[in-house]
Amino acid sequence: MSMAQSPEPLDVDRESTRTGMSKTALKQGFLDNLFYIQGRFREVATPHDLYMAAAYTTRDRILERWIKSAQHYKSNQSRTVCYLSAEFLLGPHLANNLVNLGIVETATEAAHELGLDFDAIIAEEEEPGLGNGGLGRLAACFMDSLSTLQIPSIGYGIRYEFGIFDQTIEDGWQVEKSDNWLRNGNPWEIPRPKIRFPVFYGGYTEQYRDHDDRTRTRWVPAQIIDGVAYDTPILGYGVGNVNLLRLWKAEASESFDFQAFNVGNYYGAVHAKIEAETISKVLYPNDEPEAGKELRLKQQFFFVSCSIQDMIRLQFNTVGPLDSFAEKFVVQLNDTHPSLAVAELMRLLMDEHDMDWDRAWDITHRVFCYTNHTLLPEALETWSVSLFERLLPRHLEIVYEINRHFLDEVRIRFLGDEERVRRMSLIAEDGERRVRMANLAVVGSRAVNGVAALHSELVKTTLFKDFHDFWPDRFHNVTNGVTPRRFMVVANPRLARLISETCGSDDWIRDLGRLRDLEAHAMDSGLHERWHAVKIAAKRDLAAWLKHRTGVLLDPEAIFDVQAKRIHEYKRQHLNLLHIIRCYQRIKQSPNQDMVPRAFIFGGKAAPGYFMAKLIIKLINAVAEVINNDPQINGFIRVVFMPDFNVKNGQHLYPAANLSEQISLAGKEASGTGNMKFSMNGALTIGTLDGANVEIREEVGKENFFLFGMSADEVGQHQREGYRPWEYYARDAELKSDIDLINSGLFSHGDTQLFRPLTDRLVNQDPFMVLADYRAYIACQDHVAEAYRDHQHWTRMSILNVARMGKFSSDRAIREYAEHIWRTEPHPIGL
Ligand code: GL4
Repeated sequence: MSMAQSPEPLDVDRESTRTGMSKTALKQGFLDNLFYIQGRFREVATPHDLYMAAAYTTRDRILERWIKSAQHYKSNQSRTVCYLSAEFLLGPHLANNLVNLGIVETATEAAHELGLDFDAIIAEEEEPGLGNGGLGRLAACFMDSLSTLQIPSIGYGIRYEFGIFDQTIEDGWQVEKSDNWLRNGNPWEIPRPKIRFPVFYGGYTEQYRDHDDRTRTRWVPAQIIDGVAYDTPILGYGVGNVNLLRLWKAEASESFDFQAFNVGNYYGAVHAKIEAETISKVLYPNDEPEAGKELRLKQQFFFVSCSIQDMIRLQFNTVGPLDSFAEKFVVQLNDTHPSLAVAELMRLLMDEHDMDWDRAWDITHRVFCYTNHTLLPEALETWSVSLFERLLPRHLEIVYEINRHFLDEVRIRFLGDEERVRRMSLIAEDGERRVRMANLAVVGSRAVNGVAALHSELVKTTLFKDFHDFWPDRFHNVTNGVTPRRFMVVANPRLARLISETCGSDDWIRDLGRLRDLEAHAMDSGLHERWHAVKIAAKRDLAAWLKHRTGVLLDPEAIFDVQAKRIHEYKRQHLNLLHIIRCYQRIKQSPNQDMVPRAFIFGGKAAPGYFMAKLIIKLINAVAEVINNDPQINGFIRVVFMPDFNVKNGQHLYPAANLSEQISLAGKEASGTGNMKFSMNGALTIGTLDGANVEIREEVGKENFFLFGMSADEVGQHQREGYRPWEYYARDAELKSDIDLINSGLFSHGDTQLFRPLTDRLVNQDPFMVLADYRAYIACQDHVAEAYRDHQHWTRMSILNVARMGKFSSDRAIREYAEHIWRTEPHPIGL
């Protein structure tokens, strides 16, 4: 381009350095932010300064759209989805926002011209790990899709000062390090010190007569804590819509308790402040709730109360009277963690806004919808009535009252069936009396859904059978999905480019069904070659990353066989391990056999208090140490544990996998979403008929999926007939020898006791039926190895997996929620 044609010098004059999308505007914006926000110039800027400047430059461009969206939503009084979730596992923002703004290339070039290492800047970001796993990540995917589908929405949650712990591996064991993610500042959030609500705890309730001489109730709390809003803009892909993620931070309502201060109790006063702030201090690192933790109940009420008060404020600011609250807002409860919202809305409508019970209930039960995410009994939240009453005395009264109205209806419908009444009650009366949060959520909601077809069926026929008998129309299925922006475009740019070139457009990024266009090319050898090259490149990248972090070197030609998810017995990482030990023994027995090389890659965190999960991590690392250092194995199989699996590190994993392990016991994994992330990056799945695996297999075709193991029905039948794992152990010589090898001390420097708790549990109890599925799993893995030998065929299956994954976009899931459950319309904001 000649100088005369270059529009660049003019651009900066015409375009703001804060909103302009040209390379020149980006460069100027970056330098301005480096100077005016970080107070640095190039020569002295640290990598972190550069990242911050890049983040602010990106944020500036989002803010313009955000303001427009907010103005439009306000003036149109648009119906708003409020997604209440104790977890949002967002992952790094920068790369994702650049993709959604459509300026990745321009930004890359701009960075290059400034002499900056763009990848290093992206890598500098510390992710907000405000979630444990699938449930929290789903909330983040849904936020992306809500914005992309232009649906007005607010995500409400907690601004944990410490998110999910950082995991390191020391001597093979998991070690937890606190996640101080805010240490270096968070450029994506905007504090709103004036959006602040009081949250009450403890104390007592009393009745009084109001000016109309009506009896009313008032809650006199023992403690008041403030919740302060911190807003993060969530930009949609290729649209002008920006929605809001509003997270609450707990603060003391006054920095000093002056009374205490005046009598000289300065330390006591400061103590109260510290205590207030503990509420939003740390995320509970369990996938399922830890029984009876008072602080967790306080956290739940904290964010629920702030969020409902905020919605009422917004109602007054936009529409006006509260009568139309259920038309203005729909609230989706992400699991039972926010189900106190039902009682809190009732309280606010009645005690603060003068409504009588019937009007308040009519609004409340039209506002809420509830998603169930698990059938595991230990994950179903209950709170002891005594703790509940001590912390939330008014809410206990309201729960009792809801229960009284509800059980009256049940009694009328099912005359004399007191057993049913007992099962459906919001209060469990066997043993210590407890509040059943799931029952509260079902009774308080107009729609209840599971997260995959099989799961939703089990919700209706087992967990909530009584409720389904009572309200059959209340129950729905919305199969989970994941965002292709984060998990394809950001994580796997090479594949994204190849797909766009092959399909002739990048429309698939917003309409994932368009991936079907790939099918026409599934036999094309030219595509095969490029597809294979993309996969190998990702495998090389991952191998380099893992070599750097763990010292283990992987062969990029080997099958990359990956299991990455929370460590849990029901997910059966130990079944995978038994297969690895089988491979090891086979090589030891006949070293010269013709085996397909494999790299077994694990990633995942164990809840710090979950002993068995931590022992599984230790065993993975112990097996890795022996196999990786055995000269006879000679690298034929390798085992590696990726430390600190999180969103950011996961982005290295999905593109590189050939085989995705989805091997939970059928009926236990509600949906799974990692299964989708792997498959849409071209991995084939080895899996059971569990969760969304069932639907993935239906979509990609059974010939492109490695199925094994019992179905959920067979599992149930087997359990009813009496499951005796020791019989499998005794009957199957190979299985026996694999377990015995663990007990021999080979993997534990001669210690024959270290892994006993694990092997004993397998042989004597085996609650997740690892031994029953072992034989089928080994046979299926042998099919995998055979299939991998035919590279052409494997690549074709890989292409077809990607081509047929359209259903598993979170855009589809959100569209279903919007149409069938929320009844909301898009409100497009022009660019
Ligand atoms: C989970 C399920 O275990 C998981 O299968 C599902 O994909 C996810 C999102 O719906 O929710 N439930 C809990 S609890 N944690 C999860 O990850």
